[in-house]
Amino acid sequence: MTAAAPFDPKIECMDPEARRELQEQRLQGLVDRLLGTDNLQGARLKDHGVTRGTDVRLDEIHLLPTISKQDLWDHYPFGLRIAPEEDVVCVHGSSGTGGRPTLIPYTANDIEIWAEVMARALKGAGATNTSTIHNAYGYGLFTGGLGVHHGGLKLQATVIPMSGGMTERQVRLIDDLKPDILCCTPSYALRLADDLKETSLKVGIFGAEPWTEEMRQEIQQRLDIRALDIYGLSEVIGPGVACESLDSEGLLNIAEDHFYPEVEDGELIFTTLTKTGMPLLRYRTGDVATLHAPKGQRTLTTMSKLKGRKDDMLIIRGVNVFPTEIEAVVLQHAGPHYLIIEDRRTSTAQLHVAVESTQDIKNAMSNNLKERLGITCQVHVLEPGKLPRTEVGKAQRLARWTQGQAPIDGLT
Ligand code: DLL
Repeated sequence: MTAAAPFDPKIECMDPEARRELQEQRLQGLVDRLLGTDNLQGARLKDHGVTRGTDVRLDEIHLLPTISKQDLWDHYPFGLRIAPEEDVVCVHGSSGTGGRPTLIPYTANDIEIWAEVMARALKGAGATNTSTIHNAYGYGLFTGGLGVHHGGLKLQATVIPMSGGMTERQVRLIDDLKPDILCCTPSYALRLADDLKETSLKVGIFGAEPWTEEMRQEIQQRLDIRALDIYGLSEVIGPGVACESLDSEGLLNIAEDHFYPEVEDGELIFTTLTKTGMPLLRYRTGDVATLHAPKGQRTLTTMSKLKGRKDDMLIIRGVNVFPTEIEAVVLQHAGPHYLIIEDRRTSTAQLHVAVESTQDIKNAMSNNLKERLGITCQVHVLEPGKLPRTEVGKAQRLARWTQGQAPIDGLT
């Protein structure tokens, strides 16, 4: 499979000039809707001297105020909602770090948008109405499970709502129901690969956590499938904000008719042009990526795979290090299960990388890390099976050690 026709060619292959006009109209509509409320976003626009939507031009969007996760927390749970309560049909969100959840109210209109962008993502990956989609993203507040579910229904495919965990049962149903599409986190795809023999699977749509090109190669080889990346975040809609298609050459097509992208200081910023529950104007995602020209049949702006998160970036003795760069080196020497430990017990931070492999890789891996990152890391080689596995939710690959016991045995 090299390319799949778009789900909505009128929109996905639209003339870019006409799309910009549509985006500008939608932006102006959004600004009017926000100004119609007295909540934070409306107030900030007024402070900026914006009095109506037509004051705002798409090419000047960068002049408008941004909004951040901190603002969502400060107005928890629904202070930024603009739809009347009776229009809200469900709530999703993420558990987040530090136990502080972020909750997003959805209207029926928002669910329809989500189903549509997810149907585009699935179709672009080669799914059709005769596909069986094995969906092992978690169902619940997390958007992975239900996002794929809504899109699969829209495409009129058959969705198997597995959710995460209970690997034995997943393997059984993959054998019995012969799905062609697998949806789950990349780390869980590798967990499944441990137990799966030959399968009917053709394509996997993986996201919700960082993964590298090296990890893609590993998944593709072990499962004998095409592995595509899907990106999204609950604040914006969930999965489906951007997704690779079979012909997009490693870049992710952004559903930019609904989610207008910008990059500022490396950070992705999205404006939800059409959402009505809790629309966000210039939401700072904290995610680091680059924007690119369209690729393949679609005329949509594309984005790179995520390079990391602003807050994931480790600064070790003045050097900026993204965990994804460490992963790229790890996979040359060891299995895909690893843990990065940032030791901040003293003022000079140390970086430890624990992997599963044989002891003889230790020197070569330390040297490669030094070459790639420019700093010295302590490599710890454990026996296979000794590092924790993630079956449900996102893989934890970074531990910050500030005091007390080491996150793994054997560190002092
Ligand atoms: O993870 C939505 C999602 C579900 C995306 C299933 C893809 C597949 P949240 O739980 O709100 O939403 O977490 C959003 O996860 O800001 C990124 O930092 C990270 N993330 C999401 N997709 C990717 C990806 C879902 N493809 C946060 N690569 C985002 C790397 C990703 N990181």
